[in-house]
Amino acid sequence: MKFYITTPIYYVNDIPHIGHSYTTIAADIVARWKRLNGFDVYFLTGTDEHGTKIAQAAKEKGKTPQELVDETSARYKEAWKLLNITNDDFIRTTEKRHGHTVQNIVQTLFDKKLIFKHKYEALYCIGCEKFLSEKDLDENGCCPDHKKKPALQAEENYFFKLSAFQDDLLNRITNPSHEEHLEIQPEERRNEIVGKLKLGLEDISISRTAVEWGIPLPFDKEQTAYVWIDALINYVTGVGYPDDKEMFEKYWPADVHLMAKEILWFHSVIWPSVLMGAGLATPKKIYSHGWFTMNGSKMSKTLGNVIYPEELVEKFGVDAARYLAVTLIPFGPDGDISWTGLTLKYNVDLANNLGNLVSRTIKMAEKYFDLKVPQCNPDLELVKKAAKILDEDFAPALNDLHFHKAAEALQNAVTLVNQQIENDAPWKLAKTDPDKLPACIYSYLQAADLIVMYLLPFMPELSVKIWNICGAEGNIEETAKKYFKDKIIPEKGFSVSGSQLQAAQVLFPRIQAEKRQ
Ligand code: ME8
Repeated sequence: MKFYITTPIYYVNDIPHIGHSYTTIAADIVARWKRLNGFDVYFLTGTDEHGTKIAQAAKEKGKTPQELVDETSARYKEAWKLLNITNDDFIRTTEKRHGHTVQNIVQTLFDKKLIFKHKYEALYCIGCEKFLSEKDLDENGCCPDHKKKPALQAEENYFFKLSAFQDDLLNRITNPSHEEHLEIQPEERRNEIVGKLKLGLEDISISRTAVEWGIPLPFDKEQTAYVWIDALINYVTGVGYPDDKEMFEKYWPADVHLMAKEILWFHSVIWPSVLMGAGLATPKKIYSHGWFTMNGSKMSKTLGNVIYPEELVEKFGVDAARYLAVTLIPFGPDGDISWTGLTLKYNVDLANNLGNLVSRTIKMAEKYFDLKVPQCNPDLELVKKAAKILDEDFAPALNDLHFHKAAEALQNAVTLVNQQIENDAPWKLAKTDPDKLPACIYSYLQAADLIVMYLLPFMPELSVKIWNICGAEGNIEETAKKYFKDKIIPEKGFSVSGSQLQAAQVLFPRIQAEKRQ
């Protein structure tokens, strides 16, 4: 079975920060989880490189647009490499293949008479790259997000008959038995979209005469495609449309488009309508998460409160940075983050809970069993209890993109084992009832093995490390794939008696809460 997941393509007027990393890490975790569950995954991310905003940013920096887009898209690629993101492709809207796809789709819409020429006058916010109406503005007549007065634009442009798709779109969104049902998550945002849709749709301008930094329309080279039309089409360019039919048929429609709430309208209304107009299938699910604020304020360069991926990695390491970024706040609503909050969660979940489980188990194995998996009758009770939590709580949560809940389930499984260690008190058993000791240590190792199989999508490197430390058999990914398929714990466990363990090492050094909030 295939699974196609995308992130937004990010504007290159800004370098990657924790907000972009959030969506990309989330998509990566889902992609890795689906691969482990036997799906043929295609995972696309990239950069949005055309439009006024980019041309203006380049000018301000004294660069040509091409120089800016080359430099910044490279920064995104580097950031995703640093964060161990497993995207299958990285699309840039300035690539030739993308220009070709945009022109193909726009031409199709034109041929189907879904595009017409129209003179109009409206307010345009460059920050949002969209038209705003008077009622969208704040009390100073500014865009509420960008705090700038939108400029009046008067042009004769090409318009797309968005209004023609209102009924069909509403039907797809609201009728779960529609064969092309379009699911929008979370529920509250879906309801907002449905409410707005019911008020009716206006046709939208899809070209500009004044913007040179864009893709020329095939039927009128004086005009370029509106940056949002250009950008949304990346999702089909990325799977080979229109030339690579085999690839397109294999992966399209997208299973999930991920993004934050501010661009949900473009994804859930404009994009499906363009697809319907072009005669293509609509995406299956659109999931919009909330916005981070930093200590209660919007992240901004001026406030100096932006967190960058390099800083996260420097402080916590790659795997912990990935884990923390997606689990600190629930995926969906807005949430507030801070360095203090991140550090606290690191210490609680990783240093104290998981780190402690591994390090004390290994230390005991070293002390009592010469750093080998003890010889005993396999005791699988504990690992089965952990399996129940992970299977019942973790898997459904992650399938629904509730990273926060999935991490909670993981922590519950770790706590279960830590509690068992407290109850058994092996350090006492060593004196009072040493015969029981091997089965105890053995069972902690099996539980740790199982837990790290589930942790793998979040922490791809440390999970392997823990797997090896615990002397587990074979390759963790292969074992996890097999286990997730049949849910059978091998009779002798994952770490077989007699196997060599690796000496205890500090996996998650405790971090002092720092001054910076
Ligand atoms: O909108 N909190 O690009 P963009 C959470 N090019 N997520 C955040 C965030 C924050 N504070 N800041 C950014 C664009 N994001 C268009 C998209 S898609 C066809 C075109 C994440 O660079 C989040 O995913 O402004 C958000 O939707 C995206 O970055 C916006 O990135």
